[in-house]
Amino acid sequence: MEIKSSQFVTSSSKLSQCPMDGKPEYAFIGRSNVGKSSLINMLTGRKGLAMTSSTPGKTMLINHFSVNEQWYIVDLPGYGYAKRSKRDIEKFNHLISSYITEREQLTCLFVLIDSRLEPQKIDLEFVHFLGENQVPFAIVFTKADKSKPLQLKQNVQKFHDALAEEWDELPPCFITSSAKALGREEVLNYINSINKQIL
Ligand SMILES: Nc1nc2c(ncn2[C@@H]2O[C@H](COP(=O)(O)OP(=O)(O)OP(=O)(O)O)[C@@H](O)[C@H]2O)c(=O)[nH]1
Ligand SMILES: [Mg+2]
Repeated sequence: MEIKSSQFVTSSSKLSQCPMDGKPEYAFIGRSNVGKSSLINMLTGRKGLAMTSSTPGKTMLINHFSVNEQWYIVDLPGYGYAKRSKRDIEKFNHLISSYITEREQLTCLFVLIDSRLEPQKIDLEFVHFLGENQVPFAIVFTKADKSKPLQLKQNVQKFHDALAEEWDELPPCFITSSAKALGREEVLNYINSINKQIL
């Protein structure tokens, strides 16, 4: 799919502030610092579109980016950032979970997983939560340029194995690197294939 245009639209601290035009939304979530905002910049081909940072906890609001004036990319705050205050963690968890469970326009949630790590409890619990709430999702392994080929293969396999314990059918999985633009076509083609059915 060709990205003809992409632009920042709005940042929302609650669901009621999100755009009301009903266009389909593809949202990106995962632990803080996993590379959500970088992936969005890689997909759109615009380096400074979503703000990135080497310090976790950069994205704190729901950010909508309009693509080809037809659909939205949504950058969400990361989960599992321990250095936040308890009150902030509760606030973010509420914001994220209300978006995920109540937002009708949410078409697919991309769950980002750091390809350098073995399956993490917090990610598996999050995927379990998606299952309980029947949220359509796909898995995106990030930072593939930073992991050794064998390590990458093993971590992906272990994550598949962990998912297979709970799921009969595996969700779509993508291996990406924002630094090397790896996986760009695959993710965009997947989004396009869904858009073709609904737009
Ligand atoms: N080498 C490499 N570094 C990456 C990649 N993706 C992200 N990074 C780096 O990882 C750090 C975090 O990236 P972000 O995109 O800001 O992560 P995030 O998930 O949006 O983080 P929060 O908004 O804080 O939750 C930055 O220093 C990025 O440059 C990648 O594919 N390869
Ligand atoms: Mg971010």
